[in-house]
Amino acid sequence: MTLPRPPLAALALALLGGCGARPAVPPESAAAFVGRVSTELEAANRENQSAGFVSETYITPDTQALAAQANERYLTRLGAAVSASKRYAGQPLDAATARALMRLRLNVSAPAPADPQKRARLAELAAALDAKYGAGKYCPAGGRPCLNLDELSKILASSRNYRELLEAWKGWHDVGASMRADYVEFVALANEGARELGFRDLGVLWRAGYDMPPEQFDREAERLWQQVKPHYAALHCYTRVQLTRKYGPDKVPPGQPIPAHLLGNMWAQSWGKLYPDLLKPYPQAKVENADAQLVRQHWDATRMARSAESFYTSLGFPQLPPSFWERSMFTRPRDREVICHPNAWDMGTPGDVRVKVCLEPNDEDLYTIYHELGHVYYFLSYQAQPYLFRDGANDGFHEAIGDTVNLSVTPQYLARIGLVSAVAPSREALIDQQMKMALDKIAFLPFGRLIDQWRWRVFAGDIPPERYNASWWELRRRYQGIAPPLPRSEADFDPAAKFHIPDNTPYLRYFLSYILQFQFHKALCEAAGFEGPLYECSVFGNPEAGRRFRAMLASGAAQPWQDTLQQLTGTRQIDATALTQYFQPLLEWLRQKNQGEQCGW
Ligand code: X8Z
Ligand code: ZN
Repeated sequence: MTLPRPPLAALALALLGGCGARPAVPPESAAAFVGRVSTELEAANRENQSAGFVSETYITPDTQALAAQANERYLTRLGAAVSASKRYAGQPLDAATARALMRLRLNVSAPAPADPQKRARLAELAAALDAKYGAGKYCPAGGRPCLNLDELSKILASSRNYRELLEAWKGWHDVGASMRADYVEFVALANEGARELGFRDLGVLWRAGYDMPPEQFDREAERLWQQVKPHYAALHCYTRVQLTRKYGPDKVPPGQPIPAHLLGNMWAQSWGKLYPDLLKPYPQAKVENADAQLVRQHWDATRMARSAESFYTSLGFPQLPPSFWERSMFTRPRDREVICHPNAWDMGTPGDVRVKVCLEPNDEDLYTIYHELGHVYYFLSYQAQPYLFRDGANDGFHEAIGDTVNLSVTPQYLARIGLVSAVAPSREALIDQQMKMALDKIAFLPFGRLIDQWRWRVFAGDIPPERYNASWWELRRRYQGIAPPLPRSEADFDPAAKFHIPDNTPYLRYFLSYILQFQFHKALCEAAGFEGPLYECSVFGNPEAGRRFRAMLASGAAQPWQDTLQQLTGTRQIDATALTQYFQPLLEWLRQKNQGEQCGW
């Protein structure tokens, strides 16, 4: 598709239209319109990204105000573009132009109402919610120092003291309460914006980005959940047995949901921190993680990021530009408030890509930087696409790129880069390794599914503010089999203790990614000619896998994601069969191990 820009004078006349004596000006073609608004939006987006990056890496009232203003300007342009685009409704259009117009309406996660006051308020609320999350702290009584999320998360990960865990969990969750009123107002305004764009509510807009009707997409998500639910139930059963052993049946009763603060993670979304001392199936077998060597060899953040880069370059991706190294934030600064939640930024100027992370030398953060570079390489790969197609095939693809690479970060690969010692293969080592993976990949699935179950219903008005917290815990109980460790009420607002709620980032993307990444991994391993079991495959350095992967990334959002998926994997459906195959040895082990236990909740 070409995106020609009409001369401005011609455009002004076209807009005047009507019956005067002026010579008739041909109306702007749809393709020309797409070209013009793309250029305008691109400029507004650049400004928005700059203001956003500064405000998230330096939280002050000033940067918050500047971010709100830039966002407001972007939302204004987008609103104007979408309403102008309505004149092309029902007209015959070429496929690329029709797709660009469809995507125009989806180019936002919180659209604003046209009313300038409401728009300004929405932008202000969005910035305030972000800042409150980023600067959130728990200040214990008795003059002990306040703790931020990283510090509280470390307690959740390493302490095995029930009361200490409870204090850290409650300390952080109480930060959510201060965001409740803002969030209620934010939802009302963003919904109004979504309705003005022609959607029933914001949740419907979010679900419109999947190249199928939103209802069909709902059914797809449910089908996928049903595919993986038994795997989660098996892992939950094993984990609870171990936790009951550790904390006693009065604290962790069999047959009941697990208290949410005992799983090693603030949101109980991944459980890997329990692996070494509580969940490793064969305590004697030697499966190390990279923690010890990262510290011993003094890996700093740059070295971790360079290591990730070298994986991508081994697949034929280019080296990252110097500006990436100069402008990214790699560690938590000591002298200012920032949002440490990791993310990657496409600043909108060719080559200007960045990450914002707070790396520490540990295994988890090594995976994080490999994940974030997946986003960065996607940005760089689709840069040649027209503005409205510079995006993932769908948002699950964007999340799955770095994780696909991480599936190739096998123990053998880690040994090769000197971060673990080579392990002699054994049944025990395999089950241990699979358990470690499952505590991230399988434990996450219900969490990935439920966040937007909650939000879609909030946006639809089915969950009113006076039931925000109660319905949150109903879903957490139903999907994850966990329960709050303390009585919670509507004075609390626990959803806001999770970054993506105040930041308003859609979440089903991660659920999709956790399934898709196994499909991608399998396809790349096949392309590489690998013939062993999936869990042994690493495509590090394989040119053919690299070629296929790069081709997928380069197509961005220019075609329906089903086409992109088919090109890589030969199928048009997201499907958990590859995940199930990958974990076959562990699933069989769990089946036997759980026999005779009281599973479920
Ligand atoms: O937010 C993230 C990434 C940034 S896109 C670090 N993730 C989700 C989370 O932390 O909740 C990755 C896994 C799920
Ligand atoms: Zn991500």
